Amino acid sequence: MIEDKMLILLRQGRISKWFSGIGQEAVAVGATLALDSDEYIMPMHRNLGVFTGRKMPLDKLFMQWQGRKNGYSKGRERSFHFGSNEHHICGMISHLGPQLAIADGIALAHKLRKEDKVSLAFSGDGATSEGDFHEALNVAAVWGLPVIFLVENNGYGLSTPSSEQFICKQIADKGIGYGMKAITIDGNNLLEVYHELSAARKYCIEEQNPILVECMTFRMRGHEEASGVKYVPKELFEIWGEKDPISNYEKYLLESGVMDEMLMNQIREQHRTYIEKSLETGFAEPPVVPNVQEEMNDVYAPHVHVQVAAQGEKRPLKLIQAITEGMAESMKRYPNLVLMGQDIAEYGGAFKATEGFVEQFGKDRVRNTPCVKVPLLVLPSVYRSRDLSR
Ligand SMILES: Cc1ncc(C[n+]2csc(CCOP(=O)(O)OP(=O)(O)O)c2C)c(N)n1
Repeated sequence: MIEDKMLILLRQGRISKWFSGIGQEAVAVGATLALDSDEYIMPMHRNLGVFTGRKMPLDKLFMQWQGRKNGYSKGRERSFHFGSNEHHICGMISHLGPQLAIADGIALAHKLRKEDKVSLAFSGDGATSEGDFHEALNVAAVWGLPVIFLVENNGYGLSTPSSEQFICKQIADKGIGYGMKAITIDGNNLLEVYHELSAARKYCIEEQNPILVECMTFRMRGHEEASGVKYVPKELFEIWGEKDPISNYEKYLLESGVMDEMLMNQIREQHRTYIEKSLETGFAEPPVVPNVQEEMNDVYAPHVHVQVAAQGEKRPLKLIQAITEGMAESMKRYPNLVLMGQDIAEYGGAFKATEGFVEQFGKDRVRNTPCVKVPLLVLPSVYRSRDLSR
């Protein structure tokens, strides 16, 4: 219903852009419901169901899309490029996969803290051709990280059909190539998505391994509204229209007697009122008045600089030794600090900067990475450290 409303607002010129998830709703909704509410999700444009599934208040959501101050990122981004730590949703970076390495980092934090938790990253079929996707999957497989990589295979990467995107039979084959469990499911069947994702979550936690879940689905609208769907053969809309996730689920609820028409209409009416009211509140919010100091405060952590004079005896050191000692000091001071890099473990690093670190701090905290280019492995515990400014 939010989707329908947004299309109307777009036509009325009251919003300027919309990425529709019509046709793919079951994926986001089923996957979100399968996770614990404190497990991190990295959603994408077509995953409105993650936000509603985590019960984000709609007025704040609408303020976000209007670029208002009381939105989730204080008017900085519109659209879906935002997150909410409170709801354990990590803001989308780009459509093509950079969130996947962050999902690895969060899963690593869970693993090291021995928590029974997973992280879940969404991507489209287009993203599965990107380097970020392959590096993130490989690291997760090698390190045994409890991550769910959920690919929404809607047959097109923007306008590029799957036949020009990859040559393997299914995207799940790519997961198998990295040595991880990979399954293909019907992404338009809400109950199947929910049950398969619940099982996938259990698998990741029990086996301490990642999984790739390929959800077969179809995008009934363009990549975003302005881009249209001219490149899609018309008959595909008919075929997939028959498999519409919402009308089929409604049909199931009615036929199985879980609901009757009256109750369904009642629920629809409640939602309509809630959406309209929240939109009113969202639109009533005045535009942001920029304030440089506030912007700076939101970028940099509060910091009081304390000059520490050199103490004790001075001794001559090579620069690399100073780096080694500095890192060792930090490793002792912050037990949640983890070093990652190529050849930094037993080998001690290409410049021997981490020599002896594995013996001193253990392999969990001094980690050889496979040859990755993506430097985006963030441990939330480190990230959130109050001491970060030091
Ligand atoms: C790093 C990066 N490269 C390229 C783009 C441009 N771009 C945006 S979406 C897209 C294709 C997306 O395909 P898919 O993930 O399958 O999503 P779909 O729109 O088909 O649902 C491209 C090439 C981008 N946003 N970011």
